[in-house]
Amino acid sequence: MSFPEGFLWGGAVAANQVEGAWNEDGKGPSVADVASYKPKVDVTNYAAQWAVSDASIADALATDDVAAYPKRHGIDFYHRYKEDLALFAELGFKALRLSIAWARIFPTGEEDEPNEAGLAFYEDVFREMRRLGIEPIVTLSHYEMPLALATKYNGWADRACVEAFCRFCHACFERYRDLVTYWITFNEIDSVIRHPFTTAGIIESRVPEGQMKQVCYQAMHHQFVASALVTADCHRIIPTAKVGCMITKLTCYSRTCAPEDELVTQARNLENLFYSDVQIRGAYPPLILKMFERNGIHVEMEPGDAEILKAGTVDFCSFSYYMTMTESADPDAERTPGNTVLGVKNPYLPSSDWGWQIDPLGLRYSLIELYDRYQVPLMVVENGLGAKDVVEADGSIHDDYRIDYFRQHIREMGEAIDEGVDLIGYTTWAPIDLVSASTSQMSKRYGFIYVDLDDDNNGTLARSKKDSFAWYQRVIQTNGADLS
Ligand code: BGP
Repeated sequence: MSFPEGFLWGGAVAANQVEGAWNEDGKGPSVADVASYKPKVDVTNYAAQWAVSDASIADALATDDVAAYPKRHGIDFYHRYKEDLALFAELGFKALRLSIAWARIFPTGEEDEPNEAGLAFYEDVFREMRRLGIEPIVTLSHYEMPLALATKYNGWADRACVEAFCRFCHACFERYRDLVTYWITFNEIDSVIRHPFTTAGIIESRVPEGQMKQVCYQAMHHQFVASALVTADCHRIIPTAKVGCMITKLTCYSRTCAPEDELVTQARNLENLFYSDVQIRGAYPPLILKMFERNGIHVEMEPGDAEILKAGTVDFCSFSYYMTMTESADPDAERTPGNTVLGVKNPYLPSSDWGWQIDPLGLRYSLIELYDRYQVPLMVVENGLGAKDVVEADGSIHDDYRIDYFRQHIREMGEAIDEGVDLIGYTTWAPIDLVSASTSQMSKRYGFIYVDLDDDNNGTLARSKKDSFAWYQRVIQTNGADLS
């Protein structure tokens, strides 16, 4: 189990889940700022879990309340980033994945000039990271697009977002050309189908009955085109840049070896991989185009789009990995929740407190599958365990369960590397407790660092180290050799 020299050990966060300061220094409201606290996940209808309406948006914009909209306060990273970066440096981070909140740079998405205060904030953050020897891995779109693009255009359903996104990314490449080498275009670009508003600003109440899939795949095409255009732009402005795509790796096993189960499993895996296919190979897989046709989905592609996709392929493939699931042809098979998906329960795997099935070997399986398919460098940019941590009377937090989770997953990454996978980095989700994407909970804790803040926005925001802090520090110090 040998991690290469220069392996990018680190952690990952997202602006809308850590920064807070939702309306400071010229930032416009983002789609995350109207996401309300929803601790109970409706696993039978994720779209409803994440959906908003024009009415709920109006309600949200009518108040500055932050407790009801936890992504507005995050963990106040916006003001505390120096302290947090110092803790990441103490962990020994080689890299930190973070996102730029689009609405800090272009508050409505369509200003002629970027918001200087927004550009300056991230310049300060990246300079501090460089000073600490931490490589930025920057996600350009991580569930935080300007709300104005959603309300004006119904988000990425409208091709106008392509131009707006290109303008945003161009401003970032120009400003941070000497600070940032690693870029990721869209976080979990495949998730537009599962939560259209969060990923693409699509307001369900505006979509005609039965047209949601059609609108989502059209929005997805616009994001593919935008991803390709900004990848090419990035390479022009920053010749040494490495640009990656990012998918939710939803590895699915067949519930049994019955061919019927294998067939539905194959279809589910191909539907997940097609998003990285388009961004790495530069074209839609023919079977997916046929799937569109058979389902009456007509994705409007403009002349030149095929050439744009071909010219804007990415340099590496990154993905989030939390769990695996199974699939079955049996409509009555027992299902269990995962990361915004509902899979058939795997009787051989344990589940997290939120029902996500824990599968370290599945990470090795996924790495081998992706590397064999693409032969480009891979990066695991999200992997972690959301859990209810307990603070002991003396302030300590014994998160052995989290150490076990990471120990097993890191071990399997080492095995994959020994089998020949070109894995260049691993950023855990998340090094510090933050606001959960799906539920807006603080109580679903991921960090090596505890943040004193609860689901009602009560707390001192003080940071403290869990047992896993020293453990991960040693893993990094020994380049993955000491997992004890
Ligand atoms: C991924 C998102 C991350 C993170 C993670 C954990 O889909 O890219 O933003 O939130 O999920 O999910 P959750 O926060 O819902 O527990």
